[in-house]
Amino acid sequence: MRWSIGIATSLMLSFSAAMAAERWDLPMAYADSNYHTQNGKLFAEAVGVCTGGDLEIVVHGGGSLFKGNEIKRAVQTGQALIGERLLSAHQNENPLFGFDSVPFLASSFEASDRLWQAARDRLAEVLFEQNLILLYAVPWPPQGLYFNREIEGVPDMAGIKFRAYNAATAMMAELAGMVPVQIEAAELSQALATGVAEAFASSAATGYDRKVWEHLSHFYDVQGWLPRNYVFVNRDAFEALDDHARNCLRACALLAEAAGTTRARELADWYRAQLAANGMIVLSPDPQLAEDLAVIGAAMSSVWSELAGPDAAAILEAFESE
Ligand code: PCA
Repeated sequence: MRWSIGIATSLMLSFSAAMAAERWDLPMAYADSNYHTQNGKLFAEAVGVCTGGDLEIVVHGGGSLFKGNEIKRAVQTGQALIGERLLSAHQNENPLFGFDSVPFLASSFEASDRLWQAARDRLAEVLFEQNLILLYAVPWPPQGLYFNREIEGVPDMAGIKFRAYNAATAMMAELAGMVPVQIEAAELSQALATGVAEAFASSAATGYDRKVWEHLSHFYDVQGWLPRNYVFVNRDAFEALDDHARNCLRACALLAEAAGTTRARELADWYRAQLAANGMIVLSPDPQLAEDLAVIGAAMSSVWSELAGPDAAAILEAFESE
């Protein structure tokens, strides 16, 4: 009798464990209103619908749960089970993560998509070894340069304090004779207001989100590269899900990548127009500036190929052959 009650109880327990809804917090580093964050919320909603509420994902934008530079480690160690981060922020750890931040390698949405297809499988392998499952990635609009005055060429940049968001932007600053300082987008406005930074490279999206016109005057639309945010899951947590929930995550990720990328394309011109509408001078670089930046880009491209070795060679070959 006791025995059968014991079995019945454990059956009920395992039944309820299988059905128990899980709640995953999804930390993100960028503004709540930004399209990456909004797209992440739609992804979370879609996963909820697909799993019939068994997997609830709750997005926390603006670095409110973990700051940008804490998110990857938090997910690797299971403090959060899913997260979004700027991929190239990890390029110090492995140069592969910087494939999307090589200036002028892929500077249109179309080229950025091809580069992503060339890199994603290798990236997923490296992440897997780090206890992470790659779900999807969405690009930022093309990167330009923000300054508080007119810049005709690299010599005009000497000594400027330049906000960097990864190793590539720090290297670019150094090659241009500027002084790099690493700052998260969430802290950018404050850094500009206090003079900790006087210039930076980013998309018109981040300039808009941070109301950069309150501090800086010029946006040079150099269209250098399109870095990506990616969304990833703790591998142990992923593997503990049932097949259906895993399929939901994969399917919703495919949709989120397509929807987020489309949104970025649609918004790129609008963001740039907002900078101008708020009083910034938005312009294409003069030939001298373009030439100086091309020289820096070429140097950075060789450094990256060297550092990322066989991974770089495989990615570039796949990219160029498509
Ligand atoms: N915005 C992010 C990264 C690239 C971008 O466009 C930032 O400035 O932090």
